[in-house]
Amino acid sequence: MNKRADAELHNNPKAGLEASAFWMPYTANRQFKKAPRLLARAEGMYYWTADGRQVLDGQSGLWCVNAGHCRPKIVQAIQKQAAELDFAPTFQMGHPLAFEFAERLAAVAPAGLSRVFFTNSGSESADTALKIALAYHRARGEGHRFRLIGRERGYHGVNFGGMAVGGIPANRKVFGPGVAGVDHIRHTHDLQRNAFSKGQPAHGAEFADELERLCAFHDPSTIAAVIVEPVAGSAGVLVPPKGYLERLREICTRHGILLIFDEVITGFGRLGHPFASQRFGVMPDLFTVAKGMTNGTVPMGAVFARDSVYEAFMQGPEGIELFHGYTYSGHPLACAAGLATLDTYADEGLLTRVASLEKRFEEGLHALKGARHVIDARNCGLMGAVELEPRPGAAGKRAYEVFLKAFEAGVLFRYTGDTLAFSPPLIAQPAEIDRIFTTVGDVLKSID
Ligand code: PXG
Repeated sequence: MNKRADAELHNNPKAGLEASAFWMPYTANRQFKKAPRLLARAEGMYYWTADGRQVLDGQSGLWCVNAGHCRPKIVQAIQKQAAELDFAPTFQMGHPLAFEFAERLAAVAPAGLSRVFFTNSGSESADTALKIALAYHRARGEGHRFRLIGRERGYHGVNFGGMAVGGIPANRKVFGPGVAGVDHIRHTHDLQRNAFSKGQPAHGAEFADELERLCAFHDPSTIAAVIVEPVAGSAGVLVPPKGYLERLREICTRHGILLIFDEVITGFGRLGHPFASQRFGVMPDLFTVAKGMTNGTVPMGAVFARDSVYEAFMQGPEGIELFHGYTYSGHPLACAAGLATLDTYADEGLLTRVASLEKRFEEGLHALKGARHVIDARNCGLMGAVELEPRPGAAGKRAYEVFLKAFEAGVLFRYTGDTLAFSPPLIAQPAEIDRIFTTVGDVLKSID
């Protein structure tokens, strides 16, 4: 920002945005531009708004700033790298950092899932994983496996593949089915049986049997892969019922279908383990990451593949084994940021720290049971949600008002529909966790 614009914003942060050229993503542009909420600076657990207010970040940026904001090691690594090797192609060329970062990532991944394909976002990771699944079967002479199975309420980003396997009705309504050969199993949300579950709900392992039904319907030999978020994030923190992921795994294995976990949110410590698969003890064949991979500082994502999947590609004739990649796959700046992020996680034990915070988070969240409008609270690791009874004829309004008032009171979190979602940085102090939920409790008292 130039000095003049900066001064203008600080003097009058709400000036002049109504005609702004910035077409904002996933935002009600007209509403926002009339009353902007601008963040100007960040450090640790906090943002500072353009008009100088301190705000507790209860959503880790956008589920990505797991180690907190502006961590010195990461900042310095990015600055140094930008001056040393700004860009280097990874098509038919390489640079050492990309190899080093892949090794370091493999070292925290579950055993046997140690091949890393770099992308630049969670959306690209989803589409890359789906393409790897299709190409894997073809490489093994099973090109008849073309179907991709997702789940209702799943979110796998905005590109065509991820959108198609995703289960967000608004996407389907506006953009259509996306790609052919996609089907969905039902979501796992069951308020009637599981409301106010702490951790994994007791009921619903049988929802995985829908996959068996689709196998019978389509013929399992036509199905390439199933993709799910281990804990669904965007759709409002839907925690897998006990036994559910195990059952999905078992059905996939029995029918030769690849199981893909989308760990874009759950990856890098959010559930108290480096990855959700380690927490739940269920191993996928491929998994996607992004967000916390660079602590949100430089866009980057990746797909982790089982060694046996990678090896299947290496059996064919010499030449390009996987016809896929992005200009910025393994970008030097992102690799530098990612390496410094892994150092920061290791220095502070952040990939497992949630184990010691989770109880406090759970207690604070579930203390909202009985608060006005609250019909559910659910949590796993440092992911939590509070679902509100929608206001008749005005779905989403109530949560929006809670979000606005909490922001005015200095606490930021997400809302989706009438669900409030909480995912603070993994460096949170217990008192900061308490403050998120006491603020929500106070705000709820004043909301109709
Ligand atoms: N998969 C999952 C599970 C995600 O949560 C993506 C893929 C796509 O990542 P990119 O980097 O392409 O945005 C995501 C993104 C929210 C919210 O409010 C969640 C996401 C993005 C923006 C908002 O819950 N997740």
